[in-house]
Amino acid sequence: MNAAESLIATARAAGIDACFANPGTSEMALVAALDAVPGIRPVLGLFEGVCTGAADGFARMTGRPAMTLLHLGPCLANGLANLHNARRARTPVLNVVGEHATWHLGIDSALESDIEGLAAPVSAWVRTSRSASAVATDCADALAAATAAPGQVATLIVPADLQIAPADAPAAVSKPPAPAAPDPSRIAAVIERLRRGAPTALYVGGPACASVALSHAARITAASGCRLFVEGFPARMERGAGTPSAERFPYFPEQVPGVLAGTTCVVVVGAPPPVALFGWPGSPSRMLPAEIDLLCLASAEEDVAAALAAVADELGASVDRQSLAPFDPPPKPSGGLDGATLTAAVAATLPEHAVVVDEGATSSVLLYPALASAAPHSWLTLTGGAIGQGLPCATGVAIACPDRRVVSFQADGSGLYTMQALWTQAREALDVTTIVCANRAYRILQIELQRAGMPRTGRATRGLTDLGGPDIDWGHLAAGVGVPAVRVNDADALVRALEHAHAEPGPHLIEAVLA
Ligand SMILES: Cc1ncc(C[n+]2csc(CCOP(=O)(O)OP(=O)(O)O)c2C)c(N)n1
Repeated sequence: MNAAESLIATARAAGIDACFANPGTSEMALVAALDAVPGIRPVLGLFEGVCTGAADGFARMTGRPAMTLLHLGPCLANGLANLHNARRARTPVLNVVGEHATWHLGIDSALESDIEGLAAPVSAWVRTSRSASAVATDCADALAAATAAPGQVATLIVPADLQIAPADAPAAVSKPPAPAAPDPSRIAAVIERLRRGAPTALYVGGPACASVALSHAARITAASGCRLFVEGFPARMERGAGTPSAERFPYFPEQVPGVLAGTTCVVVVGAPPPVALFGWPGSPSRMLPAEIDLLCLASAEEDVAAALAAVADELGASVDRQSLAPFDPPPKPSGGLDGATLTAAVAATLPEHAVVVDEGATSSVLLYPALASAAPHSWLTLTGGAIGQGLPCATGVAIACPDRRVVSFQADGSGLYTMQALWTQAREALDVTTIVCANRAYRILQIELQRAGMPRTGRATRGLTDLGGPDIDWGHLAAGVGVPAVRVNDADALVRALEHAHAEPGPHLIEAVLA
């Protein structure tokens, strides 16, 4: 076999079964190797951000990495924003990037660039293969790095001449070490605090949002009466009927003192203490007020479920079925379309065990409460703030979960960064219902202007935050890449369109006009 085949065989033997790719000349041997070594589904993304966002979504649902295949430095750079989001989600990704033939480097050809330098900020592990015989072990090392708990991006760069050179055999991938055991002294401190009865809140994030960990957190709240918060933007959380209820931590720092009024201690699990997305003048970056005591039960690298279970067991806590969300979705809405009727329609029609990919931006504010008692579902959010993640992520999720309907709740501005993900959904016949929240503005930026007391009347402030003139026609965009689409202007039509889309196989898009 050649080294490209040894890489693909190594990845396949380690369980990789999907490759989100946008290759170029320097990756042709790797493309051919995907045919020579069967078992990995090749999925073309028409922009690198589609590939990297899809790899993120795939791994969030399967718990195991997908592979990407990207072309040289500038093309990797197109995929960086969604690798950034994957890094913040602690998602395992095997990010494979081709490089020029070694003998072609150093002559400043058009696409030559510092690939390692571009990959480093989003990757926990970066290596360029130095010999054909090392490619398989490099791939095995990359996979070991990617799957180190809780998960990270590993970038392997493979020069084109090495790909076609003879190699020995695939390499075995070592089993990733189990997450570190939680620290008993931190467990004891949390138990002591909860027993004292001081008003306490549990704040879960990262792997602590997974269903087993969350059910232990719910046991703790049932036994101790403490509050339960989830971080603002979890990578994945199970929600809806039968799941523990958690309050979502606020977005703006000024909301925090009111929300935490009366609470004297916050216990963080699986995530660092919350920080604000931006440094707003006069607002703190660290969201927890200084007078609140802070305890860390376990970090994302530790076994958060074991830590939560240890606390719950010690408190003698059992699952309180009463505290789990009932199945009580909002009634199907009627009349005009606004944030409330939009989100009620999504919740009222949500198919059982759907996966909701939430990049609705300002339209999502009411989605979290609307879905609380909807049908059971997984909820995925934008972890890293780099928009253009929703449609690619939904694509990867649908490949990972062919038996589940994917509901892609998508702000229009964010959706336009990577709308070509819809073409991949059509080509792969993926069961995705996309709801475009068409407010025809970068609404959040308009809100930020208002919060900053800046006028919104100038040519720049209007022109750079408004998406009208021309209005974007999502029906035509979607139809042009093979996805049937409808536009709806009221809640009744939205409900009908959602019911139709969820019932029909393949991707569908609904443009919900809010403006
Ligand atoms: C990749 C990237 N580019 C730009 C931004 C800055 N940004 C944040 S929100 C936003 C506009 C969001 O508009 P839209 O998706 O339509 O949602 P809305 O605010 O209207 O609800 C922009 C441009 C960003 N966060 N990420």
